[in-house]
Order: sequence, then structure tokens, then C-alpha cells
Amino acid sequence: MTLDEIGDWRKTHYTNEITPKLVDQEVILGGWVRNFRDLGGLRFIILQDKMGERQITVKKGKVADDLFEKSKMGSQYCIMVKGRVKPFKAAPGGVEIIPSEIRILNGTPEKLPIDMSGETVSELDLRLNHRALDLRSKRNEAIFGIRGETIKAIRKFLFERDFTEITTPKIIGSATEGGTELFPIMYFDKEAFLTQSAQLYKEQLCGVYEKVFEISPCFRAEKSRTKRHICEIFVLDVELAFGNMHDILKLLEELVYYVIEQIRENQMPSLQFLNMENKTVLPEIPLKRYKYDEILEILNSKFKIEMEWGEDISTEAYRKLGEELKYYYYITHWPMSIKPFYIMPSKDPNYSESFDLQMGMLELTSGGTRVHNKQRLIDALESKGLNPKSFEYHLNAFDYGMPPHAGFGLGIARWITFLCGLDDIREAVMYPRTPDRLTP
Ligand code: AMO
Repeated sequence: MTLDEIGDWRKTHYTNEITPKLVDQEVILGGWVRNFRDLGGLRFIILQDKMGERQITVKKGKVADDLFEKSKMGSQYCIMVKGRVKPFKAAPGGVEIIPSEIRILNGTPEKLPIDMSGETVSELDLRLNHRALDLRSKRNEAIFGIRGETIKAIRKFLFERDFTEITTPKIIGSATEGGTELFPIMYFDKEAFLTQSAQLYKEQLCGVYEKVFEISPCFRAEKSRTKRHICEIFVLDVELAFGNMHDILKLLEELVYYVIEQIRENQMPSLQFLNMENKTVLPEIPLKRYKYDEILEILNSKFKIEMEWGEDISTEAYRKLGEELKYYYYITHWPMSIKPFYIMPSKDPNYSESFDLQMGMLELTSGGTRVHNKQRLIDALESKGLNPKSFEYHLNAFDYGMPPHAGFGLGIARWITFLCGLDDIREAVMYPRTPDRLTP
């Protein structure tokens, strides 16, 4: 196959802009061959680009002979087409394009490693191995359309409420939350780590900008091989000064509502493609709030699961909860013993001003009111067996008028998994990182 140069051709439109309004106009489109059908004297090319797809109809006798010869396409060839728009009800967008010239910019092997016709969905690991190709599928168009809308809507919602978008370091000198699960790296001749959370920095910055958020990668060196865990996560971190957990519970449920509203408004075809139009629906807000103790009670009375007070909820128990509570809900007032040092204890110090946002069995968010008094924070660090000396720089920020504050962290991929009805979190990430996957 001889390849063409792009030359001075530039796209005049995206495919979705080709509507019956443009009938008889000449347009230039560019993209990839999603489907090619050869009926002898008649050939159909379905051309996809980032916005959608349109049909190119090549009829022998109607187009120049050399163009007809050239129009034999392989799946996912990269091509540009110049042609006129004609009405055709049965084709995508109610139009077809009759080409006057086609430029083939790049080809593909005869057999692709994964199915791109949309007839079957190849096995996930195989698709992930060929992710740049796989991401062109209709399924991924829908998933990442919804993901894009989610992130756009989050930003819009927070900017409208005067939040400042912050960026905090991802390379850190010591553990953020004092936990394990950090990836060590070499920072010149010193050991450093990839951050597991923007927690400490967002707290410091809400003492400057009052209302802050960040959407950024965090790294978790957990060897969990589940359909809910990945090692590089993308987290929405929010922190709000002059408020507490209750302000955050209200803010977060409004955010969840707004994002789903925007997805339904702007990504309905994607929801429909994924059969989620009747599942990804607006939740009733305020969301139901259950205290940790009430959850224990439900687990005990409905499922005969006896949990020791102070234990974390096991996967099995969450699974049962998911059967009972098939909606978004909060679990609040967790035992202080299983919460990080920066979380504010309740009046009864066995409990804490903390919460998780759940969707069925899936934990989407954790958050709470923070300790803003330096001495209390030092005591909290010590009571968790951490050395305040290692947190000196963070603690310094509390010397200079740190306001009371609260916040949350929401795992974007976890939420997309639910919003799109996916079985495996890896489908919600362009290039997932797991204990077994570091490529592509
Ligand atoms: P947490 O550790 O609960 O809280 O993380 C916040 C949210 O991030 C998501 N998440 C994950 N998603 C996929 N794979 C993982 N391995 C993974 N780990 C976490 C979850 C989780 O709810 N600093 C606190 C937040 C805060 O208090 O503001 C924190 O990081 O959806």
C-alpha cells in the first residue's frame, strides 16, 4: 500500500458536525476506519473520529475508477476524506459522504490483535496490552466520555463555589499519612516516596485559600489484586476551612447530584450504550446517613455477621451491605482507633468525626473534620505511634492561625466503575497500574 501525505488538507469538521444542514457542502474529515463493508460495486466506510462516526459511501461508476480502487480499507486505517454531504436517513447522523478523494495516511496489519468491530469485547488483559488501539472502541468512547464529563462537572461545581484548584507535590520526603503502602524512589542520592495522598498539603493550603481542591494521581503500594484496587489512583481531594464534617457531607452530596445530572444531560448516548440510563440516575439528597454503630447493627440483625466494635468492615460484610443498601449512603462516626491521626475525635473520643461515602458495597470517599490544634495533632501522631519530628514541616503550618477545617478524598476510577456499570476498575483507567501491570 502506498501512503499519502496529509499535504495542505485540514479537517473542516468533526464527524458529529456533519448533519443534514450541511447537505451538498464539501467537507474534509479525518479519522479511522471503524468498519468497512464491500458489497461488490458498493462500499461503505464507517469513519470514526474523537466525536463520533459517519458513513462514506463509495459507489462504482459514481466515483472515479481510481478512487473506487483505492477505497478498499482495512480496519483502523487512518484516513482523510474529501467529499460532499448527502442526506441518507439510515446512516449515522442521517447523512452520508460521497468522496471525491481519499488520502490513506497510515495502515494496519490485516489482523488486529483485538476486536474493533464492536461485535465482541476482547478479554480485558489483551485489550489493556493494546490500549491505544482499544481506547478507540465504542465502549471506551462511552466510558471515557462519562469520565471526561465527570471531571469537567466536578471542576465546574467547585469553581462555582469559589474553590481554588491547587497542585501539590507528588514526590515527598516522608510518609504523608504515616502509613505504609508507599512506593520508595531515588531522589538524586536520597530516598523519597511517591505520595499516597494530597492530605497534608491540602490541609495547609486551606489555611491560605480557604476552599481548595485537587484532582491528581496518588500512589498506593498495596498488593491487592481485586476488581476495586489499583496502584496509581486519581483522586479528587477537597478541603474546606471554617467548617466541619457536616458542611462536607452536604457539599459532597450536592456534588454527586450535580455530576450525575451533567452526565445525564451531556452523555446520555454513552449511558445508553452501556445500558446504564436507568441505573445512573439522580440520587435522592440528602443521602442516607448511618453511624458506624448502626451499620454493625444492620450486619448483625440482617446477616448475622458479628463484628467486634472497632474493627474495620470486611469485604464480605461490605458485600452483604451492598445487597441491603443499593444506593449512595454515608457511614459516619467511625471508631477513632481505625482512623488516621489528622481526623478529629468526637465528643466521645472513642468515635471520630469521620465518614465514608458508599455506593452499595463500594467505598467511594473518605473524609472528616480535621484536628487544627497543633498540640492535639502532636498527641494524635504519638498515639498512632508516629514520630512528630518527621512531620515537623507540616506541624509548623499549625503555628500560624490554622482555621478549623474538613474535607474528603474521592477515588475517581471507583466512581466511574459504578457510573458506567463496569465489572473491573481497570476498565475505568486509560493505563491502569496494578501489582501485575506496569505496561503499556
Ligand atoms: P483514602 O485512603 O480512603 O482517603 O482514599 C480516598 C479514596 O480513594 C480511593 N482509593 C482507591 N481506589 C482504587 N484503588 C485503590 N488502591 C484505592 N485506595 C483509595 C477510594 C477512597 O475512598 N486522605 C484521605 C482522604 C481525606 O480524608 O480527605 C484518603 O486518602 O475511593
